Order: sequence, then C-alpha cells, then structure tokens
Amino acid sequence: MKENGWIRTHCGRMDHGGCALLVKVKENEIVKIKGDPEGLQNRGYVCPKGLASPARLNHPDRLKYPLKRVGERGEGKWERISWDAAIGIIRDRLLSIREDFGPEAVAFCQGMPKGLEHFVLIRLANIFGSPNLVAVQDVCHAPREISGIHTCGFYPVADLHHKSELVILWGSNLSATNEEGMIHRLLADGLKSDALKTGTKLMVVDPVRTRFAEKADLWLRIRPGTDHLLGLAFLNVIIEEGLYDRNFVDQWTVGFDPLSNHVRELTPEKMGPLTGIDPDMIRNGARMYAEAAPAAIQWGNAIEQTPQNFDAARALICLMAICGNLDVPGGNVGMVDPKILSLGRFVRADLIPDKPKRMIHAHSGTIPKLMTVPPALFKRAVLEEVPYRVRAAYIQCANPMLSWADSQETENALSKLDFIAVSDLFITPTAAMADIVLPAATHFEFDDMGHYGLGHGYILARPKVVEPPGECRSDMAILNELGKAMTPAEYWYDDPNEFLDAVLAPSGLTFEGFAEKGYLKGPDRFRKYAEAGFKTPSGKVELQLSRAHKFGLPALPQPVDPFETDDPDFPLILTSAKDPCYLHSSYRWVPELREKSPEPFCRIHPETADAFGISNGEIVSIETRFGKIVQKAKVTEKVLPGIVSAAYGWWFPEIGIERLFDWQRANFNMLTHTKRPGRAFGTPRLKGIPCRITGPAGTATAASS
Ligand SMILES: Nc1nc2c(c(=O)[nH]1)N[C@H]1C(S)=C(S)[C@@H](COP(=O)(O)OP(=O)(O)OC[C@H]3O[C@@H](n4cnc5c(=O)[nH]c(N)nc54)[C@H](O)[C@@H]3O)O[C@H]1N2
Ligand SMILES: Nc1nc2c(c(=O)[nH]1)N[C@H]1C(S)=C(S)[C@@H](COP(=O)(O)OP(=O)(O)OC[C@H]3O[C@@H](n4cnc5c(=O)[nH]c(N)nc54)[C@H](O)[C@@H]3O)O[C@H]1N2
Ligand code: SF4
Ligand SMILES: [Mo]
Repeated sequence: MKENGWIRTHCGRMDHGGCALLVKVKENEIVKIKGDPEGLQNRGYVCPKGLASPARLNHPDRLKYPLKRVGERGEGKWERISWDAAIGIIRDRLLSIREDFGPEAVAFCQGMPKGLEHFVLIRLANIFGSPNLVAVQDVCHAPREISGIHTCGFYPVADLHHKSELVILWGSNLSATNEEGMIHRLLADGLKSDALKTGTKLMVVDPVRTRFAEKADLWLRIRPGTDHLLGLAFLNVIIEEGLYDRNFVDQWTVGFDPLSNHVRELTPEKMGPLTGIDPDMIRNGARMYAEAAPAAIQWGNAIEQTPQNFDAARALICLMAICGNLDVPGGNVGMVDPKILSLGRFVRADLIPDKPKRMIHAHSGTIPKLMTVPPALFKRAVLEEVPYRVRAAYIQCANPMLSWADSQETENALSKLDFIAVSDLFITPTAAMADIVLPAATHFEFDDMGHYGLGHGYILARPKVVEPPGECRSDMAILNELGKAMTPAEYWYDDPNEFLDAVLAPSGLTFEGFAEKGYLKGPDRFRKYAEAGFKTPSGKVELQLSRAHKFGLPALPQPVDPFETDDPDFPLILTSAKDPCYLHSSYRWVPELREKSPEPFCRIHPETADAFGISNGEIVSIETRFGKIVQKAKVTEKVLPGIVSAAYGWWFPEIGIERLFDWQRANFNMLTHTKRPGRAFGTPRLKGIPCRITGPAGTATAASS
C-alpha cells in the first residue's frame, strides 16, 4: 500500500521478520526506510539490520547470473550459463540419481526458514518423492514445538500481546534477536509502569547480562547447558511448597504424582552447584514464577541447542502447566491461525504418506512429528551411508559450512556428494562447494509472506517494492521452474505468485488485498481445552508422557549432568549468542553492518582474563576437544566468570575465494561436534562446551599453571 510516497511492507530475511516498515523508492532503489508506527508488533521500532537491509540489494559482488563450476570444488572457477541450462543440468542430475539410487538419495536443504520458499521446497521434495528435507530445526524451534505437541497438544508461545504479571526470558536475548519474529517492542512497552498500571515483572535466565537482564527484577546467571536442571529445580520448589494451581493440576493433567516423586530429590541445593546458581536465588525464581498470574516464558535457542533439549523443553512445559499458565492470555498459548491453507495441504504431504518411515532420521528413532532431517544425521547418511547413502543436495537459504555443527565434517560431507546446487545472494563458503549456483532475488524484490508456519497465529504481507538485479529470481520462482522440469506440471503454476494466492484462498483475499491490509490474524481464543480437552492421547496435559515407552524416550524430564566427566584440560565453558548486526553467517559483506560489527570477539570476565593472562583486545585461541579457532578477546563483567561467550557465524568475504574466505579461522562450529546427538531431535551440543583459551604468547592455562 502506498501513502504519501511511502510503501508499506514488512521486514524479512534479516531474521524471522516481523517489523512493519515504510519505504521510499526512487528509480528502483530504496532511498529511505523506517519502522511503521502502526506495526502490529514493532510500533515503529526497526533494528540496525532492518535499516541496513536495502544495502544488500545493490552490492557489486551480488550474484546476478546462474553459474556452473569449471574448476575443482571450492576453487572458485565459474562459467556463466543461462537459466534454461542451469535448470536443465539440475533436472538431469537429480533425475538420474533418482533413477539409479531412488529418491532418498536426493536431499533438499533449507537454512532458517525466511519466507514461503521453505514450504515450496518441502512441496518440491514431496512431489519429487524424497522424504529428506534437511533443516536446522533440530537446534531451532522443533524441540520447543514438538515437545509441546506431545505434552499439551500445541506449541505454547509466549503471549506478549496481553498483559503478564511476569515474563521470563529463558535463554532468549529478545532485544538483540527478536527471537522467532517476536519483536521485543511489545515486551519493552509492557515493562513500563505509570500511574494507572504496574508494569510486567521480568526474570532473565542467561549467563550474560543482556540488555533485558539489566532491567530484570531477577537475573539467574546460569552455567550454560544446564537449563533442564534449573527447570527441574523450579518444579521441585513449586511442588514441595504447594505453590501450583491445584484445580488445573487435578482437572487437566496426568502424571502429577510421578512427577512430584521424580523431582523430590532435585532440590535447589542439589541443582545449585550444577547450574552455578545460588539455591536461594533458585527458590526466589521459582516462587516468583508460581506466584505471578499470568506469567509467560519466552524461551529461546539456549533451551534447545543441547542434546538435553527434550528434557529442558519438557521441564518448562510442565512448569507452565502446573502453574496454570497454559493457554491463558498473557501466558503461553496455542495461537489460532487465520483462515488460510494448512501447511500440510500446501506442501502436499498427501503425496508421500510413508515419509515418516523413509526419512533418514526414522532410523535413529527420533521423536514422532519431527519431519525435517537433523543435519548431524544427514551427514552420517552421506559419509557413513547410514541408513542409506545420499548423493545429491539442493541447498537454498543456507550456509551449512558455518551454521551446522562440526564444520570440518560438513566440508567432508559436501565434498563427497556427487552433485550440489546452491541458491544464494552471494558466493559463500557453501556456494563455493557447489556445481551449480543460482542467483536468488531477495527481500523487497518479490511478493512474499512472513510468519506462515511459525505458529504465532498471523501472517504478514511483504509486497515487492523493487525489481531484482540481473537475472535474479525468487526461490519460489526457481522452485516452480524446477518443479515443472522434474515432476508433473499439474502441481505447479504459470506464475509463482499463485503460491501466495493458494495460501490466502480460504480467507477470500488475493495477495493485493492482503498487502492492502498488511497482516491477517486469527482470533484471540484462550482455554480452548475447556471445550474439547487437550489434543493428547489422554486429553490432558501429559506431565508424564503416556506414549514415552513407545517413543523410547523418558516419560519424565531427566536430570542428566552434561559435565559429569569434567575435563581438566578444558576448564572453561563455551557458549554463544547471536550478533545483533547479522543473521547467523549472513551479510558480513554488507559494509553498513560490517562497520557496526567489524570482527569476531569472544567475551570473558576480567577474573577469567586474569587467570588466563589475557588482555582486552588481544587475539586469543579458543579450543575444545574438537577444534581451535581465533577471535578477539573482549574483557567484560557482563559475562560470568569461567564462561567464554564467543561469536558465531564468521567468515571473511573480503579475503576472497582463493582462500575460501578463511572460513575456518573464527568459525564457532569448528569447535562443535556431532558425535552423540540427542535422541529425540538429533541435536548436537552448541551451548555449554568445555573449552580453554590461550593468549597470543601461548600463555599457560589456569589449570596447568
Ligand atoms: N554454533 C551455532 N550454530 C548454530 C546456531 C548457534 O546459535 N550456534 N544457530 C542455529 C540456528 S537457530 C539456525 S536457524 C541456523 C541458521 O542456519 P543458516 O540458515 O544456514 O544460516 P545463515 O548463515 O544465515 O545462512 C543463510 C544463507 O541464506 C542466504 N540468503 C539470504 N536471503 C536469501 C534468499 O532470499 N534466498 C536465498 N536462496 N538465499 C538467501 C544468505 O546469504 C546466507 O548465505 O544456524 C544454527 N547454527
Ligand atoms: N541479530 C540476530 N537476530 C536473530 C538471529 C541472528 O542470527 N541474529 N537469528 C534468528 C534465529 S534463526 C533464531 S532461532 C533466534 C534465536 O534467538 P535467541 O533465542 O535469542 O538466541 P541466541 O542469541 O543464540 O541465545 C539467546 C541467549 O541465550 C544466552 N545463552 C547462551 N547459552 C545459554 C545457556 O546455556 N542457557 C541460557 N539460559 N542462556 C544461554 C545467550 O547469552 C543469549 O543471550 O534469533 C533470530 N534473530
Ligand atoms: S528486528 Fe528483525 S524484523 Fe525488525 S527490523 Fe530488525 S531484522 Fe527486521
Ligand atoms: Mo534459528
């Protein structure tokens, strides 16, 4: 919609998106951008990434034409080819691999879902007949969402649209990440108190003093990787002190007695030393949560980036349930979608009914309803041929060489594939490994929608505002062409915008009508269980999972100590947080962002710096049992002693492809491994890894000095 020369759209592809924007365009260039004061979630807010987002579009090195590799993998020798030739090569290679080895041998890989392209890719995989859609959901949302579905029948999302007495930011740095498209403006506004109302109280569970931790009523300084233990200690206090919602527990839960018995020994005194939090602080935190009504837990990546993510997510959902915070306004709710096409129908799940049995991870006994292949298990299929060999990958919106755990293993796996096609905006370390590289159009350059499939009860319009450069095409358009080339044409469209219309059809809107409205929201409906019960086998919240034995998973959240076998050579604990200026490994090539965040740094406490002989600003090595990288030390009291909070996602576009952008030098995932991924989700440990640091002079570690 256009008003006084300003075009209304929503931000996207710089995170999950969510801010309503006003942009001014001159001669196919965005010349001004600002937050829309009427935005549903942002109320005028816009972050540095959003402001810099138009700078991506005109970068001189942006990919503009399809390329074919002519040198060795990673050598950077390319030949420009036409779109017809590129589509033709991909079609021929994928069809011949399907013919010789079956559809399972072809994987379709997606990074963080950025818009509708994610679902079009799943649709293509389904129609092609491959059950293997590889995605990072194992470390991002699936643990929360699927644990929720099994425990209470829905994904319990923090409701920041209604007043809460208390919000807990549990491993979620909302002011920097606007995690999952939950723009932090709503929370910031809710915290304010004035003559008419008292503001929402805030608790933060984080090893780092984040911006919200500075404002918090209680900050629990947790040792990374131990969130499940803290959750269990909260349950212990709330149950032992009788602070739970008895009516709700009696009427709407099963397994309360077994849970009570299970957590009886898991006292704050026992969990305190493991989590690094004083037992009295744990008691205070648990009481604060139990006594606030309603209270919401805004849970972030830190809950799910460990093999114990099932235990952590389960413990938190049990907390939400016994304190009466499930599906109440201002609590954790099951959002209701507007009238739009369901995901299952959009992706044509009906065409591949046996997918759950054929997916790579079915073999590893992961939890039912996990429909994307965890990267750790995908790589095992490529390298060890377990449960079968995968030979080709179509990769879009992803940079696995940086974003998947164990980067060296990722390089080995990509090198072993017979064929790789990559769609991106730029030659990344991953695109450098491809046989064919496709130039993608990006945000602002095509009509798209945000928040579809996120489970937040609304979708946001992202109408196009400029034409893409060169021969760039949106991923939706690319996949539509590939679909027509490789699979029956009846499943595809003349115009890729018809994907958007198909999603909107049940609402009666066209994309133009939707863009005019800006967003489409489902009705606010709470306590839906009162009518039909919870959508679980027992119709109640399953504190003790009734089907756990069938899944081969524990029925109650387990107190596994991740540091049981302490490693004296690696006395510190490594974790990370996302950089407010970048999206994962993306956009290091955008000068406006690089000026704000020019290089990777790891944060350490002054005491730790002293113990290890490290000064602020020095280049240090960070080492785990699995690898070694270098980053600059930032000595700060914001991070707990004994912790290293390192930067993640770094490669150096300016170094050039000849040295593969020095992709290993500062890359956090050189330090992670995939050896014992979690059973439920196939998740490796990204947060809470034993490590050590060494200064430039090779200073001895505290442990050895
Ligand atoms: N150690 C560690 N690892 C992590 C995490 C962590 O916290 N620590 N976080 C994890 C999480 S939560 C996630 S979601 C994943 C993210 O994993 P990825 O999604 O693989 O991460 P990105 O590095 O952002 O890669 C996205 C790529 O998409 C490209 N791109 C941007 N827009 C478009 C577009 O419109 N079309 C196409 N074709 N390409 C586009 C970008 O240029 C970039 O190269 O990483 C996970 N990995
Ligand atoms: N700027 C920016 N925004 C993003 C992204 C990005 O890359 N950059 N990525 C987007 C994506 S895909 C996602 S999934 C979200 C994720 O957004 P968040 O969930 O906010 O993710 P992180 O920044 O990885 O971690 C959040 C917080 O957890 C803390 N933390 C680290 N280890 C632990 C631990 O073991 N326990 C606890 N309790 N806390 C710990 C960190 O210090 C940090 O403050 O952000 C989205 N938004
Ligand atoms: S917070 Fe996210 S949606 Fe909002 S402007 Fe920044 S990148 Fe865009
Ligand atoms: Mo993510």
